[in-house]
Amino acid sequence: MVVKLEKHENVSGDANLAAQGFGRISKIPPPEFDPIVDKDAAYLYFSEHGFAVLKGCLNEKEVTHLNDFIDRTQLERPDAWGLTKQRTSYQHASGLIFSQPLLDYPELDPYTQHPSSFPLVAKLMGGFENVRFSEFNFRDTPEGAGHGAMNFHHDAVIADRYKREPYMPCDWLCAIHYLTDVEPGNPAFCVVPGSTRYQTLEEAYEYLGNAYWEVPIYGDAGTCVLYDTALYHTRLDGDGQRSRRTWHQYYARGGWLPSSLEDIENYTRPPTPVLTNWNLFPERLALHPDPATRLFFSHWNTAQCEWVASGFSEEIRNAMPRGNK
Ligand SMILES: O=C(O)CCC(=O)C(=O)O
Ligand SMILES: [Fe+2]
Repeated sequence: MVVKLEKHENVSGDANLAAQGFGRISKIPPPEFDPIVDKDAAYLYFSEHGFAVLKGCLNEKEVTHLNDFIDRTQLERPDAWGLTKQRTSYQHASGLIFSQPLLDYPELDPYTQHPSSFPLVAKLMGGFENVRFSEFNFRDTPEGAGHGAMNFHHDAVIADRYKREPYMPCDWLCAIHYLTDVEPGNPAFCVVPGSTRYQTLEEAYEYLGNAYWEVPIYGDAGTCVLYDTALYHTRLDGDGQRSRRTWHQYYARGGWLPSSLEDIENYTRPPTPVLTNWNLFPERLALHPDPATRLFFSHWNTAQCEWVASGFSEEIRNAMPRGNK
C-alpha cells in the first residue's frame, strides 16, 4: 500500500535543504559495491533502484592524473572552462565545466571504457556490443560556488520507459566519478531511488510514499555513481563553501529490442536517440580502425555528420557551440 505523505513534510528537520526537494533526506547511506567482485549484486541493485555506488573505481594515480589534467587545462584552455568570459551568477553558482575534453586530449581515451566501471556499464546496457558513447566532461565546483544552483530533475528520457517490459536495459546511463573526497558539507550528488518511471518529482513523492527518499551520496575520490538518466537527482549544495571535482560520462544503448514481453518477436525498441545536438567525436575515435571502437562511437548527431562530411575541418568545428578551440 502506498502511504501518502503531506507535501513538503520535512523528515530530516532541516528547512534549508528542503528547497532542493521535499527534504526527506535519508540518513542511511546506500550500499557501496566493488565494481568487479560485486558486479552482479550491483546490477541487481541498479535494476531495482536506478543507481549504484561503486567504490574505488579510480586508483590514486588516476585521481592525480585527472586532477592534474583539470589544473593544467584551466591554465592552458581557460576559455574552454568558461574562465575568460563574463560569467552569469547562474554559471558562478553551478561551477565550471570543460565540455568536450576528448576532442583535443587523446590521453583521456582509456577512461572512456574504464576497466572498473565499464564491465557493469556493459551488463546494464545488455552487453558490451550494446554500449554507445554519448558525452564526456569535467566539472569543478569551486569553493563558495553558491547555493540553489540545481533542483531535482532527470536528464534525457524517452516516454517509452513508462510502459516497456522489461524496463532494463536503460536508455542512457551516466557515470559520475568523484575526483575529490565528498563528505557532508561538500556539494554531493543525490538521488531519489526508484523514481525512473514518474513524470514529475511530485508524482514520485506521492506514489512512492514512505519509499520516497532523497539519498545523498558521499564517497572518497575515485568513487563512481552509475545512474539511469531517468532517475530524479540533483547536486546538493553542501555548505556553499567547500568544493568538489567530478568527471561525468554518459552512455547510450545501441541495437534493437522488443518492448513488450507479450510480443518478443517484434523488435520495436530502437537504439537510444542522440543525447545532444552539439556533442562531437574526434576523427581518431569516430573513424577508429577497430570496428568495435567505431561502433562504440557511432551515435552521431547531425552536427557530427556535417563535421565528418567536411573532413573534420577546424573551421567547421570552431563555428560550433562548445567546439571552439
Ligand atoms: O554534478 C552533479 O552532482 C549532478 C549534475 C547533474 O545532475 C547534471 O548536470 O545534470
Ligand atoms: Fe542531471
